[in-house]
Amino acid sequence: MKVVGKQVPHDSAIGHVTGKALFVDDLAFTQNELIVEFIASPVAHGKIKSFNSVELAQLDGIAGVFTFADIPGHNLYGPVIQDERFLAEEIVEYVGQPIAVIAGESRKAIRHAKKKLRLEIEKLTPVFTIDEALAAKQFIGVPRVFKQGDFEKAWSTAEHTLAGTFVCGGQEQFYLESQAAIAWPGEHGEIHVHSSSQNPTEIQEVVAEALGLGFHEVVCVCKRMGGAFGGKETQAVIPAVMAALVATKTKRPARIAYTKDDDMRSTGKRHPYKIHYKTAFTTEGKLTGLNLEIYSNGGAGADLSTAILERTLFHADNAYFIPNLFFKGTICKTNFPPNTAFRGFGGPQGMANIENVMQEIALVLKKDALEIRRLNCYDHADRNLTPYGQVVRNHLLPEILDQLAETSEYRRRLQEVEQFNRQSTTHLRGLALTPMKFGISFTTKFLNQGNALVNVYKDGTVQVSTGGTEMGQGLNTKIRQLVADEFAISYDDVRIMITSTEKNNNTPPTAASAGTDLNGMAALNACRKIRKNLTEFASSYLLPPDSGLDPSPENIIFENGTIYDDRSKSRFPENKITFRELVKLAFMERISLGERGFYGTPEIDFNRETEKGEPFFYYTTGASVSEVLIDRFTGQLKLERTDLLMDIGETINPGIDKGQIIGGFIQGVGWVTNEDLRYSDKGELLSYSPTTYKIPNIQDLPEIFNVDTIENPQHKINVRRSKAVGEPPLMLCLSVWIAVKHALSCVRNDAIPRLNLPATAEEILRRITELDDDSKDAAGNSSVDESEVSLVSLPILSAEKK
Ligand code: MTE
Ligand code: QUE
Ligand code: MOS
Repeated sequence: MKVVGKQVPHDSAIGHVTGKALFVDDLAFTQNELIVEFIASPVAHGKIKSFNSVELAQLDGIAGVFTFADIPGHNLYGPVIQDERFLAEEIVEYVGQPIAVIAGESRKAIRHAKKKLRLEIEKLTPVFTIDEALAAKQFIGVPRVFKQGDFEKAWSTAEHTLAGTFVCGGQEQFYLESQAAIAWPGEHGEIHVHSSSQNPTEIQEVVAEALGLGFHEVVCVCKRMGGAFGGKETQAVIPAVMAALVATKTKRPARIAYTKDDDMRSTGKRHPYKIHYKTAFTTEGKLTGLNLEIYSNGGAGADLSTAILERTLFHADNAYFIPNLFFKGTICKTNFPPNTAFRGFGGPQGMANIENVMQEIALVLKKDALEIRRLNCYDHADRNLTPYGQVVRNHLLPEILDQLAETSEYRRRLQEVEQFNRQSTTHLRGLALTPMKFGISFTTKFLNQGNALVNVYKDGTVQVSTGGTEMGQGLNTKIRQLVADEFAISYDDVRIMITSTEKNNNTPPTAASAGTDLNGMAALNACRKIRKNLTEFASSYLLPPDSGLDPSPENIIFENGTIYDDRSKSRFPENKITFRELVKLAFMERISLGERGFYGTPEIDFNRETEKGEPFFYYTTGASVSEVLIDRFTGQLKLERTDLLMDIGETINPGIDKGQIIGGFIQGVGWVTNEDLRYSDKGELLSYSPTTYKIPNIQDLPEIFNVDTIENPQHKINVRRSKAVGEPPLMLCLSVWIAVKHALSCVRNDAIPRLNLPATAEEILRRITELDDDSKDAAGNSSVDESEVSLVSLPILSAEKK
């Protein structure tokens, strides 16, 4: 009967493919329901001069046009720093920024009204790139500095040094269900919101603040999301507030569902970064010092940028011990939608940078890059201290590297790849093996908590409610498995109910990969309370009067849907009771069959004054090795083979975890290869739909794809000794990007190829051309302007260059 560890199908799998699983905009329209859309800023930076909102509001089929002046409570919000407005006041700061909400009887009426829109905006100078923000001194928050040892000394006494700049682009979350919300007005000014949000509690609080209500007057529910990937952690609040505002003003239900294009244009993405690095190392290849000057492009508002930059700093080491370091991170304020959470949460950028550094060290020393990575990899007894003072314990990083090198035949294939590159005039191959270490826990301590409500009904069936939200990752399936096993009942007898702030209060977002860790433990804690109630009752009930034994709750066993006293089992084999019978009897004896559980992650702590502490409960780790084939004439990239190996502890559901590993990896491959956000010089997103923004599809899977996990008996903590798996596999994609860098290094052996991220065909071709061009210096430093890849246009490749 045990289900933990079994490959139970995702509990919405059939619903997802048949369409029976409902998303916000699938809910049937209720009587009088209004459609809500918004009017967005057409300019990146400007001053609103005039807007014919009164005229629009009077048009046929329009129920209202609302601006910031109509917001009864606060128009100011932000998860960390309150610097964003729901509706623009005088100034607009990005293309797509909501200026007004328009509510109508139909989409047609709204479309008609939008044609009559007269919006006069005086243009102000926008700032788009990190360099422009630096020149204009536009920042968000204050710089953060991590220090250890003495970098300056390591640098001045180094056997070798290397300096350069790493540039990476952003990434669109590309969830299939766009941002959406429905608001129903209730009695006494109360409001009920159905939101596609990773954070129903935040929706509850922010809607209350915007409408001037108490938190107790707002309920937010979320059945499921059609994907979120971080994009619905904070940014679901704008549509929720829009629908709630209309519902409050008109006393009618109101629904908003963004179109894909509007969603892509007006919401934030993964942060583009620019990192200047200086590194010191020995002739053997050991890193002795690393200096990083990190800049992220935050967009026009703080959103989660400070927490994301912090996670970049926490992951700038990836899997490597760095004795002397100085990292400084700064967030640049620009005129784009505020950038936000995306799977990895700043980790991928920091890790891509150090993998780039590792590859370059190998090139300088003319050694195999895996040798350099292995040499610097965190060890067990020593060389295991992170830049922030946490010791990496109970990990298998060196073992994972060694095992994967072996099973993937890395060394033999490396020889073959390099041989191929010496011979082929049409193609290049590249091979790289990169490790991954991802810290599990929110680095903001108070977020590491969860609560759960477990109700056992008289027929022995169970409903579970937590603050966790289902976005496709399988959280509900895993919690259902955990609860079924805790009561030793059948999986079918447990149901996970809709997430609602009415049942679970003050919950954190389902994020940081900690959904199962926090909500699974909270649910188990609730189950354990009920079990305790039932056990006490059973201990007196199960003993026959003539047994001569004293009631002993410690001897009560829950097994295969039955409960028995393990002392009397042998003597009275029939003396057991089914869970259903026990529950019924306990009810008659007025025993509580519903409990709330709470869980807070133990031990973790971090001091932002000293920038030292133990922010993570544990690490999820792994490694990947990828081989790529590049067409030298078009720059086209093909992923020929990838092998993944991860330590995810004891899996709760191997099928779901494998899905997360493959999905996360492929999503990362999109970031490092094809996903290229292009903007006009006015800051308008040009790649705002699937026709111009290329996410990976089934043909982009590696031709040979091996996915495996490694056993880690040293991992003894966390719910059922599992490990979080949601975000970590995304960063396994770095082997693909580094494999491209490896391929480029075979074009000319004396040069260190530069490579921005994503390595699109265009970027690859530009780098091959650059390397082929002998006018460049030996270090590969070209005269090509290192403008940020995600912005404006890349220099056009000239055919007559050669
Ligand atoms: N998997 C699917 N199918 N859809 C998603 O939106 N989001 C990812 C990951 N896996 C996501 C997903 C992100 S960003 C996080 S933080 C985790 O799931 C959140 O869920 P968990 O904590 O329950 O793993
Ligand atoms: C990882 C995360 C998050 C994080 C820190 C991480 C995250 C998140 C926040 C956060 C921080 C401060 C707040 C807040 C949220 O921090 O998702 O509301 O005030 O939302 O290491 O994924
Ligand atoms: Mo995930 S980026 O923490 O929602």
